[in-house]
Amino acid sequence: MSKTDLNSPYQKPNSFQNRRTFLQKSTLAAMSIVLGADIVHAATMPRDYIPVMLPANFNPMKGKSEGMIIRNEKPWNVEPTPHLLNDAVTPFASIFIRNNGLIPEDIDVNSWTLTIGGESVSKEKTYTLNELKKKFKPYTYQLVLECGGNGRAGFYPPASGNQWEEGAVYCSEWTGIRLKDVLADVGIKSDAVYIGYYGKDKHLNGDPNKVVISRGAPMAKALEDETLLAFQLNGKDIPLTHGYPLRLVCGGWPASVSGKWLHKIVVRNKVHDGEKMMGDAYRVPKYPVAPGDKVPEEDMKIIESMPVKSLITYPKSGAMFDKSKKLTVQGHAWAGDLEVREMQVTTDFGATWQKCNLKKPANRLAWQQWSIDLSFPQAGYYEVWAKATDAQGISQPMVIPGWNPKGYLNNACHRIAVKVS
Ligand SMILES: Nc1nc2c(c(=O)[nH]1)N[C@H]1C(S)=C(S)[C@@H](COP(=O)(O)O)O[C@H]1N2
Ligand SMILES: [Mo]
Repeated sequence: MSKTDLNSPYQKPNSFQNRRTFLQKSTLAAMSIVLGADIVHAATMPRDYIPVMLPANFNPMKGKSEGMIIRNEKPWNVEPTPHLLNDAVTPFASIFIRNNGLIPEDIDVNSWTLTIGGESVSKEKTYTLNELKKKFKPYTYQLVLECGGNGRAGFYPPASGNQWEEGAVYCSEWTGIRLKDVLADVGIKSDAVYIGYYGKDKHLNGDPNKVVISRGAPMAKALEDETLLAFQLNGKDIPLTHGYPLRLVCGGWPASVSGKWLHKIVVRNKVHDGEKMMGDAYRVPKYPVAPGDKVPEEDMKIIESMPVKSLITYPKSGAMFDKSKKLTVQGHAWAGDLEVREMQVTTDFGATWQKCNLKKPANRLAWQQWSIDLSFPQAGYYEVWAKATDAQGISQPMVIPGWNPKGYLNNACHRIAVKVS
């Protein structure tokens, strides 16, 4: 059984005690009102059961593309196949969903506040959403958010966790205010080294006091112009699934730094030690290890800027083409905090490489569009492999890179199949 399974409430002992604590009296009372009758056998009703007569829960798949792959429903983890990511600005329909807990469905935007606290603020301060919007200047950026575990499915021995293939990445347009402007308004002490976030999602085990995830970034990243407290995605309110009504957005770093349903930021005088900052969570070995090795905790380091990577988003893998026509292959490339400087493809497994057209990013930390016209003089089966190179000259490997215990940072070349007739 994988770790993910152990975390599922379905695997927890289903004692009467548990059920009673989960199905609080108030919940039962509320259900009874909607149903118009008491639930006679409430005590033996399964923990997570929703009576058929109750209106359906919020459904995060509503409005998502047909081809989205559901990796897990509790919590919701969903990814698109690469060809669904063809747009320069990823639409809501194709954005992957990564949740560690339960989506907070009972959000009251009118009473929503953001508190800035922690040992390295002069004095804790709380703002309403309206105050934030009125007081600080808004900015809009296209920002790449990629899950640290994107590509995990490629590692062997397999790492536990969602078996993401290529789709746990997107670049949408975020609008919000700069975290640095808000921190300046609050007043930060000189010993500040890190920020941490808290969101309103709920722990899978139903315990309201348990934090689902609370990660963060060093002050230098927190104070970048592009680090936003965002309230809009692609020009509209952030969809609930992606963090409504407020989200910390930190492009170029593992998307786990971008806290959804944000209600508190702490400024710390040490590296933030919140949930999923410690142990092997979002950490990789400080040195190369053999596949399957156990790595002592003190030899693990926190993932910061994500490595150079690219996607082929057109055509769809396996597509058929006529050899008399040129095939325009296209996609995106990104490199964490850096820009991508070159994009190449090969159709002969790396024997020869062809240089692609590569656009500049819309802004810092946005992904870059690339394209190339390929001709295939001879009918048959081909693979197109894509390789990006970052501003420091570092390229994507053609093989799966350094194995690590949690299966992070697989930035191997993406490849598609093309059949020419
Ligand atoms: N509050 C909260 N924020 C969160 C998470 C979460 O579980 N809870 N998951 C993080 C992780 S691991 C990822 S990869 C991204 C996913 O963002 P998305 O659902 O918009 O794709 O959100 C991050 N922010
Ligand atoms: Mo993630």
